[in-house]
Amino acid sequence: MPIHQSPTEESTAQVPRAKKQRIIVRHEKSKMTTQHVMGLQHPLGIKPLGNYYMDATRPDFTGACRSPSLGRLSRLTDEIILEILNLLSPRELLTLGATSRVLYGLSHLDDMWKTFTIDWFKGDWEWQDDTWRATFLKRSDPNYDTSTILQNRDPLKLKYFYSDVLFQPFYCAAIGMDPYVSVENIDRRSNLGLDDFIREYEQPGKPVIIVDGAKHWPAMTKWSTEHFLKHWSDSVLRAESVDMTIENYFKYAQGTKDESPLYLFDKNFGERCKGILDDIEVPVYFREDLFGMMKEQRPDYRWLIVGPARSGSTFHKDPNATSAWNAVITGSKKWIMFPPHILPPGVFTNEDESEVTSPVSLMEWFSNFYASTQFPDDPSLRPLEGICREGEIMFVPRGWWHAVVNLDDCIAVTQNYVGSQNLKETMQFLYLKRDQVSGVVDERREGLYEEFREAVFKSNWTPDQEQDKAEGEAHDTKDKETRDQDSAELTADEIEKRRERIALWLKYEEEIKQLSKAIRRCRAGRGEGGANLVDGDDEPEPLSFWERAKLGADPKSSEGEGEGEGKGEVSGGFSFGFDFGEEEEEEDKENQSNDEC
Ligand SMILES: O=C(O)CCC(=O)C(=O)O
Ligand SMILES: [Fe+2]
Repeated sequence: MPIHQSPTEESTAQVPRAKKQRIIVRHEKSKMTTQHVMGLQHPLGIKPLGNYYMDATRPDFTGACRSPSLGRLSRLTDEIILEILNLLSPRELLTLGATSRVLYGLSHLDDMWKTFTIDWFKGDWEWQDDTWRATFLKRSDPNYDTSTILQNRDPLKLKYFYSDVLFQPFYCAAIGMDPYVSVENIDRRSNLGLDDFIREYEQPGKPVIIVDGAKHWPAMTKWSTEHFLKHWSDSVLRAESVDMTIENYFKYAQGTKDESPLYLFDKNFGERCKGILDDIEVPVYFREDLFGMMKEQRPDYRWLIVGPARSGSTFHKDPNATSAWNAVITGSKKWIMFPPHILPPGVFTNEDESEVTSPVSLMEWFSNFYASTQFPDDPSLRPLEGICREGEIMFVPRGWWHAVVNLDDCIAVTQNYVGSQNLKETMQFLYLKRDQVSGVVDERREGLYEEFREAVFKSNWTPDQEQDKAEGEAHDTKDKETRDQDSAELTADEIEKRRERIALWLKYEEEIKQLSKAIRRCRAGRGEGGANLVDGDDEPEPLSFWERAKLGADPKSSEGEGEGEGKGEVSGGFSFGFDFGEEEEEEDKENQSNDEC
């Protein structure tokens, strides 16, 4: 999950920051045609361009008002004029808006006032009168006469002004999600056993809605707007790029008509809302979380998500190749998901997916691209879709593209994890895509692979899934942590699991290094010089001090270092060995990697 930089702007460190581009589709397939918008009245009377042709046939039509109102400026497109308006200060924008009817319309684009509000006041404002413009004006001048704001409720109506760029945000906010919710082709399961979950969903990487996943959580009977306001109204949480109080956020969420409402997506809610973590638990399916071995050093992993209808997460893959679960406490969420190798229409990435460009809003994506996903030439290319309702949990396998829209006011919790099923992919991501690692401060990105490795090699933590399953017990982190600190108490079973885990890690590491070499060769062949890859891949990476100690070598000497060292003695007193250094195998892998390349 978590929408992880953020689904919307910089809301979380969860997803790589997506660039947004307003896409005005002006062809016959555009939904923004006359018929579709006939019933919708823009508050300023602005109409979509298509309406010009219909109006022009009316006997009383006096001509579009754009030219007379703008004079020679009318030669510029609305987009260009808006670019220019974006350079103005709020005062200049107000003044300019008073000079012509069309400039009045353009200067009312609420998104510009949203930007002013957030740039000037961060999260320190109170929502006013349904618009960012009113919010900004009131916040800038506390003595601002509310009657002036109220006058804005009955604004100037613009007759015969056609502008797709101004109409589209209003249209996208007004149409709602009804046309897009009928398809539900994601499996919905209840009483799902852990083994069945792993076999049917986690191993093959297939989404599933676990219908009874969170039904028994205390949060289900407690959490509501009122509950949050009663217990945590002054707690400051993150909504995209700003920190604001829960009270102010709810006030905004209840009044907004934004096309993409500000989305509360907070990773510190456990500390900021006292007692809140007692209301939720990690479902039994997701308790094996190897990032847990890094304890408080683990990358960001848990978020509280709150938002009104239309808010949500634009297309992204979850961070660091982790998988995720997302539990809905109140409201409901529409999910649309594409497997890792299928890029959703309207979404563009560069080769290594470090840059993602998508439509400005979810509503815009649905209105312009959803239809094209329903009848592809090959039906297997259709996305998976579903609605996750109260008490249900969505499983998001690593690497899947997904977008989520809240269908109504929604409170949810999401968590990302690394189980043994996605360990290799996460290792590969941390090793090969160091510049894209997220959820840690910038200085730690480069070395997160090594940090994780160190933690895995050191930790005695075991997931204990068997026991959890048999006893249906709540996750007892404390118990595990106690055992973690005292290796003398390790059971034979735990020692064995740890041995297996380290062997698995080394096996994967070897494969990843081979892959890395192959990629370098490919890039070198293409004259790209292998930029962005780890330096010195051709040389075995030196083992850390601790690893050498574990392997029985003199930790201070560098002799005998290197991948492929076979056997060793663990300081805890038990020995283990690895055998993956066969020459032939090495060659096979290398050839295989070359073939893949
Ligand atoms: O609830 C949402 O907005 C989706 C968050 C998300 O992307 C996730 O849980 O992976
Ligand atoms: Fe996500």
